[in-house]
Amino acid sequence: MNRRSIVVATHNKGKLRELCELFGDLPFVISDLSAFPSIQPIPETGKTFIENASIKAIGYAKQTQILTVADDSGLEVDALDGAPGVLSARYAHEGASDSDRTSKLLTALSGVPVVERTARFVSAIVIANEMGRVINISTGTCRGRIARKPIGETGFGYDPVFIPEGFAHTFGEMQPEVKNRISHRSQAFAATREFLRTLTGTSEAR
Ligand code: ITT
Repeated sequence: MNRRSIVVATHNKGKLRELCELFGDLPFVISDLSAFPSIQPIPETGKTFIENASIKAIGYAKQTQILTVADDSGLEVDALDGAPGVLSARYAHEGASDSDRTSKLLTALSGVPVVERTARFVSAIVIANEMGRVINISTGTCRGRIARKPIGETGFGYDPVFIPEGFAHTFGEMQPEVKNRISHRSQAFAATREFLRTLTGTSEAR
């Protein structure tokens, strides 16, 4: 079978690794943005995860002229009225690290009791075709709560402070395959996978 090309359009290495893992045995030749040295970054000017994922998928598909998948994601914390939300990557100062952002979050939640530390990760995954037209949109959510301190070194971003519902450990303490079973990104990708199987005429092995 001919394997179709797809660009996984993200500059976030943790997200790239997870998306590549989620592709599993789908019949695609995957490239990331490092294969396109002259690619221009696409500003995320949208107000929602779906808008931003669409802007990225369209913008990178138009530049590469290859089928493109983009994810926009973030953490919505109830005690902060949904912040940092779509601004999760820009929550701390310019040039901040993942640990700067988690520190800022923990400071914002200092004194907030366990029962009020509820939060959810949200992911929107959008596919744009070779002409830069959106052909699929999927979303996924993972509920949980914010820990009192960062624990664990696997994953990326806010993983060391996020304890998913039904678990006693943070995403940062979990093996990637456990996170990939329950995460917001894997929930969104389940629908994306079905779409890509239809697109390529392949069906799930039983
Ligand atoms: P691209 O736009 O290039 O994909 P980005 O890091 O800017 O990379 P987003 O705009 O979607 O991506 O921002 C997502 C933010 O939410 C970023 O700060 C991540 O660390 C965080 N985030 C998203 N999914 C996460 C996950 O599974 N675990 C931990 N943090 C996550």
